[in-house]
Amino acid sequence: MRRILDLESCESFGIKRFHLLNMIKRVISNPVLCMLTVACINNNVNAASDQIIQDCDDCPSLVIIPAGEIDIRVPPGVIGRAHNAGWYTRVSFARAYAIGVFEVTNEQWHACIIAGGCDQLDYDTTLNQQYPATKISWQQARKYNQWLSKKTGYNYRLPSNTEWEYAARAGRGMNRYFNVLPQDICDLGNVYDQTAERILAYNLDTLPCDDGKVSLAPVGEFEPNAFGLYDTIGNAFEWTEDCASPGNFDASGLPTNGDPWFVGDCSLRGYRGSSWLTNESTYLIESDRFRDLTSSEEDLGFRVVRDIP
Ligand SMILES: [Ca+2]
Ligand SMILES: [Ca+2]
Repeated sequence: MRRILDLESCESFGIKRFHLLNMIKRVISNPVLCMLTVACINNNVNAASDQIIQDCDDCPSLVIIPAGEIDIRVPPGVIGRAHNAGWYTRVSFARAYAIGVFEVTNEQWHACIIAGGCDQLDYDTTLNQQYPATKISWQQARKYNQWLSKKTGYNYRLPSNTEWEYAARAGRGMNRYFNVLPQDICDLGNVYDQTAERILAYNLDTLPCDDGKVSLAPVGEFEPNAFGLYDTIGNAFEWTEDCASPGNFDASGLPTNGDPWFVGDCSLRGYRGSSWLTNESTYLIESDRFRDLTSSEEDLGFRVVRDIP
């Protein structure tokens, strides 16, 4: 354990102390994070870079999602159908890709503002720096990725719906909370829980657990998934690349290679996951998983994907 607390070598690799401390809190129970931390304490950049990528000081830290397969449930016919009805379609990812460990934070967004690449948001991004950046339109998220791509020379972009699902699910189940038992969801993310209702009194149903967070929370405060991603459950919803596709009755339109689905209404773009306002009773139907690309919501942010050349 003494070596695990040697944070400076990790910081020299560009992993922030805040995030390291969160990792270390959970390292014992998570083999993926254990690998990451051991790589850090050995200051072995080559070994660590196999697991975590950070292309600049202000860039999001990334984990590599290996090639593989996932079953996606595609609702039949129209986008208004329920998400939990439809056909399973096998999607195969032939190549690995890198995705943000965390939702993009205010600190990272502010670096983009300072550099002239991003819009000022309607709140002060110098505050709450480790909170996810929200109230961001799909178009603004794209500008951030364009700025990051130009800055680093790598292709940064939003995930497709299927890339997001594959990375977020990390081997768990298919439903909104990845088949986690309702009483256990608060271990994995910041949702509309008993604390939120007690303080906010929105008179909404709550999940049957207490995550201790009234509203939006700093990234990385809950358990990561098996790929090492944080907050894939709760905190902020996350934009994706896909257009709102009506689908076919046999679901044959869904790209089976992990690409975004660009058929349909591309003024509506996908978002996935759940948020601090999410409770069980408002499980998303498919039409609710897309939003006007100009909209900005207090519980909608994003997570970047970076292609691996
Ligand atoms: Ca909460
Ligand atoms: Ca999230």
